[in-house]
Amino acid sequence: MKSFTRRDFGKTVAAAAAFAGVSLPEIALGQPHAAVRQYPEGFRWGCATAAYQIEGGATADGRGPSIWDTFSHTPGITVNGDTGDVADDSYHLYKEDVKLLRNLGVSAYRMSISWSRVFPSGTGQPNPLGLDYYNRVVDELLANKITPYITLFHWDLPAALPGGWQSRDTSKAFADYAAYIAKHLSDRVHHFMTTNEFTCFTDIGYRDGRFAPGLKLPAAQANQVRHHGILAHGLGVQALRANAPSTTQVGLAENANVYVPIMETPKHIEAARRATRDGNAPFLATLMEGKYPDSYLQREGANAPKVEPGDMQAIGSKLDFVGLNVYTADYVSADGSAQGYAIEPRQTSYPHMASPWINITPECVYWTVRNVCDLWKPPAIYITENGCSADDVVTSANRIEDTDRVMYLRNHLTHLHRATTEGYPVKGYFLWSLLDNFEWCDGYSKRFGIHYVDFKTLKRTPKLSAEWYRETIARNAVV
Ligand code: GBH
Repeated sequence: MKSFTRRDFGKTVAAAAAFAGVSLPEIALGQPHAAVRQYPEGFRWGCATAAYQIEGGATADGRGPSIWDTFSHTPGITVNGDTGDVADDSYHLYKEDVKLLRNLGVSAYRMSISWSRVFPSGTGQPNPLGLDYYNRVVDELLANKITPYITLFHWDLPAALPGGWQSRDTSKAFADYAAYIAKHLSDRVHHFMTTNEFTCFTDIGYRDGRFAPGLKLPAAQANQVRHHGILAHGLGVQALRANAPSTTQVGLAENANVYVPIMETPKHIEAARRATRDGNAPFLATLMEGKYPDSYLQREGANAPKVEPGDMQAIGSKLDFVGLNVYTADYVSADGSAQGYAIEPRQTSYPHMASPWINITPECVYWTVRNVCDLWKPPAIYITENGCSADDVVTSANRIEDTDRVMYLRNHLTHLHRATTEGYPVKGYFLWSLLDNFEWCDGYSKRFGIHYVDFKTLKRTPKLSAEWYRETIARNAVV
């Protein structure tokens, strides 16, 4: 007997609807049921990038070096010795990149400013030519009806700042830089993020030695570096507020560790919530609570950071939104221990993307929103980064059929959709990334873009995932 197909089912539904006198325009035969995962009206769709990863123009128009210029030029650090000297040359090709954004139909673009382009020595004399570049980019975005979201610091610390993040003065220099940007851009830019991913520019750079500046400091000093990082954020928020219109939205972009309950039952949900607070204690928990959690201070003991009067007030500054960069997660279950949870070990057979650290955990976008909102109730949330690397190849027909990236994105947006239906204040989503780019220590060996970049010719080609994203944006629904 012929089996009952999906098409037959559609006919049956249509027939029943016709009988009842109801029209079902959204469930037309053979059409995707896009309405099933419809996002709220006004939801912001965007792409994200970062200055050092796309701009190139490393010495153009008076830009000073950052610690990532120095680090990537150190032999043996990056794959193939790659550097961001040229990257995607977005410094010169930014108009082309804005066109790519326009073709996608995004309403927002998250980009960062190279601090040492604007202040070549990190502090002191600004370089007007550096600021001019960002004026041009912002104006080009606005002319194309794309709202700029600007990150002030995405790891490219001016190399000239003595001691880098080991010095408290760097936090103050950051506040001066933030004030300058607010004065010059806040007439046109209404959304700012202070810093990107504390753990990457503090722990990984100063404690683990894997990112710039490549130091392996002992715990007490590493904790002080963390403190200067969150202090810079806090002073940066104050500087933005003091120098921008009161309607300016201020937040940050943080890669909070994400914990997914192993089963959706009350005890495991509670376990994931506890893990979220502990697992983000020195950064997001401290910002949101305006103090270091006691458990963190106890754990660090004599190595705990030295805090000066006024620091915690700045660090705890109220934010208009929390931006979450999310790629992966760990599973958590309740146990009988004092802390009340166990983080499950990662199975060697767990599926992952081209970057081995991206375990495919689509629930991460839902649970990061839920855990953060349940714990700290921020007024608004953005997913400021989500995306993946894939082993993209250009076919003879000049196509890049990145079905695995589409799978990754579709699953993540399906889970994020759930958060919007449950009333969590998710306002927008920024896909990482618009373009293949300089992936830090992985150089150009890992591609995260929805546009393929030929790094010899710098030609950009939309991948299948770009077509998929354009369709999703047009329908405001997961396709
Ligand atoms: C984000 O970091 C960054 O904001 C962005 O610049 C970057 O391009 C994007 O993700 C994709 O990586 O190789 O095992 O040492 C995400 C958090 C933290 C993930 C550092 C990679 C290194 C893992 N990243 N981590 S490992």
